[in-house]
Amino acid sequence: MMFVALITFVLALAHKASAHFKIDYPPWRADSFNEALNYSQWTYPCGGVPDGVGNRTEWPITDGAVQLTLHHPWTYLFINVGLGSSVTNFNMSFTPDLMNVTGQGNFCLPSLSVPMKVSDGTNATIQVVTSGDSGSALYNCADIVFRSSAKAPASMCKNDTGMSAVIIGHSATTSNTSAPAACPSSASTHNSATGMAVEGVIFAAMLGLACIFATGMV
Ligand SMILES: [Cu+2]
Repeated sequence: MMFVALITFVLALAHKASAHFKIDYPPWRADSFNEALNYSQWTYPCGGVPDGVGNRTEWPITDGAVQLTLHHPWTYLFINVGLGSSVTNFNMSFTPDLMNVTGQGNFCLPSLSVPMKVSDGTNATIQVVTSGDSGSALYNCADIVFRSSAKAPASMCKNDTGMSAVIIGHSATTSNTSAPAACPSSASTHNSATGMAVEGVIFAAMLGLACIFATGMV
């Protein structure tokens, strides 16, 4: 029973509103941690943040960067995009393969390209979705205008040590950082497992459980 209580406690911690995630670049529509405005990252499609409250950032048509701060030990990550000034249908994906990101902190995907031809000056909204062991999802949006000349600020796009991303079903790690670690803030007792090639969704699920377990043991 002690064990079950501990796991439950850790899961509750992992889902505190102060955890969740943030879009650093392009700047998110608004700070969705602001509960005074009834924002909630649990709310589809943009965390309860309505259209028009944020700025629109010039963002490249090819090789655009998305910089996030992730607060959970691991997450499935989806980055979608919809065209228009008031997007309700995020019908294109920058991440068509299921991606499992492990680690907490700065995470950047440096070169995302919209999967269709868009002309300079097209308005769009990027939707970032994360989902974890609970099966429910968190949402944030960033409004952009596609510009072929746009460039991300030089300091943008950084990955903290220990961040890693794995496409489920492929064995390659897509992050540009050092060796993957299952749970960087916790003891390294389980890290031996993460050096191996990851193949398939079952191992990914195990990785998540191992991380939660290790956090609880610290
Ligand atoms: Cu959370």
